Amino acid sequence: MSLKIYINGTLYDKEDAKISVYDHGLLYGDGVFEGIRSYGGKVFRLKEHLDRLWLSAKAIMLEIPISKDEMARAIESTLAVNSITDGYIRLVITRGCGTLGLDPNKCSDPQVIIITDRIALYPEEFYEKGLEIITASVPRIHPAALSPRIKSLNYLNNILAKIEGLQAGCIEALMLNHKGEVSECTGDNVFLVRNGGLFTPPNDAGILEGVTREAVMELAVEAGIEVQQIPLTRHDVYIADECFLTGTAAEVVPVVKIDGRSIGDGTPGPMTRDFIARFRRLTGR
Ligand code: PXG
Repeated sequence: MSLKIYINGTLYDKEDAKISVYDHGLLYGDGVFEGIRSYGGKVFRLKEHLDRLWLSAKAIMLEIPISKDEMARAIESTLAVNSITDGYIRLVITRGCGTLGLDPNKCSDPQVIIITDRIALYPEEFYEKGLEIITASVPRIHPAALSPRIKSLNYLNNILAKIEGLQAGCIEALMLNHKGEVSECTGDNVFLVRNGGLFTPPNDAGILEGVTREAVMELAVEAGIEVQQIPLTRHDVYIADECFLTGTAAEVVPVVKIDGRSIGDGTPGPMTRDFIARFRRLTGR
């Protein structure tokens, strides 16, 4: 049976779920999105994801045509019709159909799309052995140009960094901000461990305020570990004892090498392994 996709209140077979070529989501990347996980039939941190989606939309002056409650119900029913308990939820809100010109006011009908699908999990090896990454040469977009706090359909900045990573044989790449500080990876936030302390770049370093990042910071508080949100440099990564990434898709994944330098002893460290275990308990995995 084909997957059902929700578009503006109607469920379509995947093959028939279509959006106009005049939609400004396609023509200009004008829209916002969310990536969410469902674990054991429960949507992980739904409120946080919906709040972030609504704030992203507000920042680009896009009014989502349904309420958060309606969205939550639509997500539940789309998961149910597809019999998905452990999977991935992609919400997309486009500006809608308009003219061949930038003017968003000429767009009439924002499209609300809900895709629920099985998730392609990272191989367990990534969690046991850790990732090797590189620093991308392309900087994270200047927050005054387009805030990285907006999860918009404009992901070219991240895609360019991802291409650099892939060309170097890495599935993730570290991005520095316009000041040369560590911001985040192309689809994951970054944490460092040094001398028993946990560090992550602050919101104003040009990052998406990750839901997984927030969950990990709460787990740290529970574990009595202090988290410092302070500006970090590439050097801080090179001399860190441990490094790990957080994101909806990756969850918590160790980084053991960057730009040819081993991090710590080149294996996932104790604090990283502890957070992987804590996060798995939190999600019931
Ligand atoms: N930074 C960026 C730039 C992201 O896009 C994160 C950090 C981590 O945020 P969360 O809230 O997920 O902890 C993201 C998240 C996808 C996909 O399909 C991308 C993300 C999440 C889920 C799926 O490309 N990015």
